Amino acid sequence: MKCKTCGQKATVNLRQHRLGLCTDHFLEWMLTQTARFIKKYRMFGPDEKVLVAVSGGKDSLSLWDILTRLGYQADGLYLGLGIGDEQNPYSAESHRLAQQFADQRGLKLQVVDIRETHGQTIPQLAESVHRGQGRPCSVCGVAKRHEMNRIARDLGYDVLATGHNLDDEAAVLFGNTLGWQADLLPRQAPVLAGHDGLARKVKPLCRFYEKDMAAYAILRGIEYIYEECPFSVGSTSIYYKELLNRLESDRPGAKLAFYVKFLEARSVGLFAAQQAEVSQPLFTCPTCGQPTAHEGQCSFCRMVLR
Ligand code: Q46
Ligand code: ZN
Ligand code: ZN
Repeated sequence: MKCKTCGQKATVNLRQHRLGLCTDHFLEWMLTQTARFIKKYRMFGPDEKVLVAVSGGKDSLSLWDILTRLGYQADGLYLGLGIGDEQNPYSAESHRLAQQFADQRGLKLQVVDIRETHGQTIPQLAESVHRGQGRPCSVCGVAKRHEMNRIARDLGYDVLATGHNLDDEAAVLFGNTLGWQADLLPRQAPVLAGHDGLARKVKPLCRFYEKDMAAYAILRGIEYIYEECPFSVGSTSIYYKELLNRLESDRPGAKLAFYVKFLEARSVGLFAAQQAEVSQPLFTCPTCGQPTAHEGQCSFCRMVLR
């Protein structure tokens, strides 16, 4: 296969677009496409301060790399979750790689350690909430959302960017569609507007396949953590990703079409009624001052108190 731009041998085959590109043109294509999506979905402008949530993985570090190459003012945020042990020091290693990425490029990384700030690691918090039953992912999700919003607000960032790729988004959409989760479907979008103390959230990589993000990170020489979080093993979202990849291998582009057609339906108001419910005004948590959907303490404060 040849590069569509220069005719040299292609190193990356983007089957979903029927497009082959050499290394240089692939890296350039990733930049122009990201810039296009930022503009198309009105994510942020050139003068806004972006906080990129980095986990040490390929997606978030590549996102940070792309945004700085595009000239945006982008700092990183690393949340120390306290996951792993001596055999698999997942959090320690992901922190090391995120810090190394920042140091090598002279970028600013904000670091928040959940245990130092709130007294317990995510597995410890989950233990007290679930009493040893199930994964800590729901607790982890609440904590991450809370802390990311807190830091973005306290440190004066305009927007919070996460490295969710198309495989992540398609798996969430697949799960929500299987269960016809009318309350969750309208919440999925490349941009969630900020309101009532909630930071604006954006996903600039939401139209790139996971395998293309891995290619970008490798071709850019980004050192990232290969291991997934140990708690993700056997998760439903990984199962959905595998199902969608089976569909994709028979019908290249099916995964992309599933997500993009959902966004189109959303933009013409298919979920307008549910969207109106979702954007109802929020309450303020009396403990942390952050927005919450219900009166009284937010889920994070209730969790920490427990
Ligand atoms: S980090 Fe947290 Fe994930 Fe690990 S504990 Fe679950 S939610 S799997 S993205
Ligand atoms: Zn080329
Ligand atoms: Zn609170």
